[in-house]
Amino acid sequence: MPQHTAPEVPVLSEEVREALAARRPVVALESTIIAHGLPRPRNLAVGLELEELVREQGAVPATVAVVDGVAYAGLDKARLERIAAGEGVRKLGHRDLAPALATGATGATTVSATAFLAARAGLRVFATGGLGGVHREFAQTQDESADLSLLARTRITVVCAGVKSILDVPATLQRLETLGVGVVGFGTRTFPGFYLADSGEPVDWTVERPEAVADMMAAQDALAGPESALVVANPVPVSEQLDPRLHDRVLAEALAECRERGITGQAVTPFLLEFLVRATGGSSLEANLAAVRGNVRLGARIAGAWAALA
Ligand code: PSU
Ligand code: MN
Repeated sequence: MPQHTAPEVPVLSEEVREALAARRPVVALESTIIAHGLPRPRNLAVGLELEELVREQGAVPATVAVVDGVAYAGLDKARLERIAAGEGVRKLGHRDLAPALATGATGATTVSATAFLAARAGLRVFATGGLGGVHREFAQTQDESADLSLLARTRITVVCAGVKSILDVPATLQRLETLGVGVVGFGTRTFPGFYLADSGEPVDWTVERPEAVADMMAAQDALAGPESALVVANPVPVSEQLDPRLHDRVLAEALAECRERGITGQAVTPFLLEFLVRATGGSSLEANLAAVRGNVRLGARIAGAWAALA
């Protein structure tokens, strides 16, 4: 056994610790979107802005990341800057946490790693952009994000704008069904399409208010079934979505380029996202940011409703 005292996992910021103890609302935020999902230097400003949006709604932000082998929920500015700088910042899924902690690595956490660490810290609400999912070439590559199976065994509520259309959306919804992960549309009867308000795929459950989500969370606990997550699918406002025709055209180009260059594995998502930003002259980035902002605000309102129930 190592002789040093291991730090708690994750280490909580002072304000997160106090909020949890007082049962005040806290929202976990992921960091992969900052390190690998958005262009520098805008990403740092966005990371700070998202935390501010949580505060405006009366909740406390807990951005999750690993810095020098220590997992945090609640980053100070210096650590957020390390993550946003990108240099030597790895992308950490749930399975990468043990190697990262053991080797002193620095990395941004995906939905799977963030959900795991947040739930471990006692946080119940998590806001992100889009979930990982089943890739379009699944039959050849078996590439399905570990986000899905982790959410099947983690009791957390994840607010997202659906999954990016670079993925196979119907297959991702099917996997969520198979894995027993609840999906509820917020103000929508269809699953959002991340850049687009509507993916065209139906959802079985719709809620109109944050309180209704909190009621579902309470019912999950009362049922005491498998420790699965609840996915709250929150569409980007139609006024801020990417033009659907532009979306369809550049998506086809991005997928073709990815195939041609033989890009695979963890590199696929960042490559496609960057391609879309360039090919849309930045409008995919604006739609992306609008979606994330909406999710973070809604996450804070759900956390508030959840805290009010307790
Ligand atoms: N979707 C986005 N932006 C992102 C991601 C997903 O719109 O940055 C990130 C999330 O952190 C998600 C991860 O958990 O990509 C999934 O990666 P993979 O497919 O390698 O599991
Ligand atoms: Mn993958």
